[in-house]
Amino acid sequence: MKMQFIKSATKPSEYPEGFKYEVALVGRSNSGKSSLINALAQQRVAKVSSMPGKTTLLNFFDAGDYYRLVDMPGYGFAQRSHGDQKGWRNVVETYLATRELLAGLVLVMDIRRDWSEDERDLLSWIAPRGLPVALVLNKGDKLSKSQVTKRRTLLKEESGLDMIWMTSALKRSGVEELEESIFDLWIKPRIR
Ligand SMILES: Nc1nc2c(ncn2[C@@H]2O[C@H](COP(=O)(O)OP(=O)(O)OP(=O)(O)O)[C@@H](O)[C@H]2O)c(=O)[nH]1
Ligand SMILES: [Mg+2]
Repeated sequence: MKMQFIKSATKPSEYPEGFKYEVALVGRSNSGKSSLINALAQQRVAKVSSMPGKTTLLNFFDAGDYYRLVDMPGYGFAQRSHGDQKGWRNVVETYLATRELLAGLVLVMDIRRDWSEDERDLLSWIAPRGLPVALVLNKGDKLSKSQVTKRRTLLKEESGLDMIWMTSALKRSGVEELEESIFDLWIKPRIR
């Protein structure tokens, strides 16, 4: 798919202009948000690192002609200094709370990690906006098929979310399906 980096931003005056819906990738640091963007783009358009905390700004990408993907800095990165934590919250929360073009959230988790207070807090914090949320269980390549199925069932129950996709950014599996679903469910109904 055609995916192009547009710009980085921290505050609303820096967000891209023009009317295009946006889908935000949120989730714990190191879960593979930026890697999923690269897997979709089939090239390295987003910065990836084995050290959590790589993405520090909001990064906007054109996902084809109709919408944008927003790669967000991850949470749960304990090494961040206290001042950085506050800055991070402000950047992410301002975007999530105020961006009118936001059409949905993709919550990315490492499939091996358990649902935690951080995910729960994020969902309850964003709930008033009434946006759709999809859960992406990434790094499926790290587990056997049967383990993947087990984790999916468990995390579906724990999260209470209906939309769940399984991916491996590394193997590029499930990423086309993810993109198609986002487009069909969240974007297509809004364009005419
Ligand atoms: N095995 C495996 N590794 C992955 C996968 N996706 C990402 N990784 C690795 O996980 C690490 C973190 O990936 P990133 O894409 O930088 O994670 P992120 O969620 O963007 O992290 P932050 O920017 O800190 O929020 C990197 O070492 C990736 O190579 C996957 O599907 N399988
Ligand atoms: Mg990142």
